[in-house]
Amino acid sequence: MQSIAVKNWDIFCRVIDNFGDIGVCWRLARQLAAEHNQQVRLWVDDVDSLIRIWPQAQSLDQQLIAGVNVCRWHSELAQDEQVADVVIEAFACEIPAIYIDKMAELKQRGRAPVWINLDYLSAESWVEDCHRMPSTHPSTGLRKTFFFPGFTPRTGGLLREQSLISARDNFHIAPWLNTIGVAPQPDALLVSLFAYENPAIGSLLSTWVNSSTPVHCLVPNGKILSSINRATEQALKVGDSYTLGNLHLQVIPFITQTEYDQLLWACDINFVRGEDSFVRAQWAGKPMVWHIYPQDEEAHITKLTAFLDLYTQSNQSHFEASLRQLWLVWNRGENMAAAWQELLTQRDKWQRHSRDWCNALCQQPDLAKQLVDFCTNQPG
Ligand code: TRH
Repeated sequence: MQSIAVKNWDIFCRVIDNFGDIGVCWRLARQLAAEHNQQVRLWVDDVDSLIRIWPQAQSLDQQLIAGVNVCRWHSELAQDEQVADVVIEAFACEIPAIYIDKMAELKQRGRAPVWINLDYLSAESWVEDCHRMPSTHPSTGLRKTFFFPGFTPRTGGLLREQSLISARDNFHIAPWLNTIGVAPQPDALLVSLFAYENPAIGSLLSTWVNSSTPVHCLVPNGKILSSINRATEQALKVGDSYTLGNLHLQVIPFITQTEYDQLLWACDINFVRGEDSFVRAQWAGKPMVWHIYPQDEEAHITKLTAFLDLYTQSNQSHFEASLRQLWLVWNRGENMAAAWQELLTQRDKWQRHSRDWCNALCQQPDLAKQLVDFCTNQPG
């Protein structure tokens, strides 16, 4: 197979809602630039969402940040925009027709770019069959390849920076917590809580109020806060705390993507959601509870179960059954009390399991490397 020099990448990102789309694209763009020396342009339609996770970014049409050329993706691209060697269409966002025409022109000249649709993360088994599957664009004949991130060797893997695990292992928790104004009691269970609105929060907070161990819960400003306020009849906002019984809840600002990793490393248990925070919690090697992005017709429960099947493998042990139960109850918005208490009595196993899972995942090549390898080996 003939090799091409992969130098320029265009990543197209349309923000549907929340921070997952930009979160994943921004992480990938940075890693391609920093670790693989690639020249990356990130086209994003909603620059403000990037600013939320990376405040160094500004509301500009074009800027260079962290080695990435970030461009605002207006509804139309300029006529004279050059096509990159590799074009990533993130989450089937549909790249502009004018850009596809230019890709087709290059194809005519025998220089078609590598066109990849980078899909959402799923643990469902069909992903292995569809990963790297080519399709032909109907009007131009251009080839587009579906690239699926995933948890098994027959998928594209997960985003993981080369130095991530060593940074985690050399991280000093207490001083860092201090910098964000958090000083937990020494015996408290430190929990981070990032989730969508969820009626289950009332039962979870009550369980923590009555817990035998103090629970210090850190809530980055976001959707779950409205559920918390409803359940507690408060109007908590960033900077506020709420203490009742053995629960101390603290609302912290939405922090940068880098700091959010550190928060996950610092906490004993992390509630995460969507896609990117879910993956980052796995790299933290700490117990986690996933709030999956809700979809129509309970499609998300199928995805959740697919992940649990991989994550708990046999589903034989009491611990595995307890973990499944807690995650299902949280995602169904049901009463959390019994499931939480059951799993917490097995906290050591939960911790061991989380670390073992992380170590096993680290054996796989990461997504950025797999993309680079794939693109380098494509015929021109
Ligand atoms: O924001 P999300 O709910 O994104 C979702 C999912 O990706 C979902 O699959 C997708 O379909 C939908 O968006 C459109 O959750 P996610 O994926 O965890 O993204 C959150 C990002 O925000 C992640 O990159 C971490 C970052 N983050 C911060 O930078 N600072 C913070 O304080 C917090 C809490 C998160």
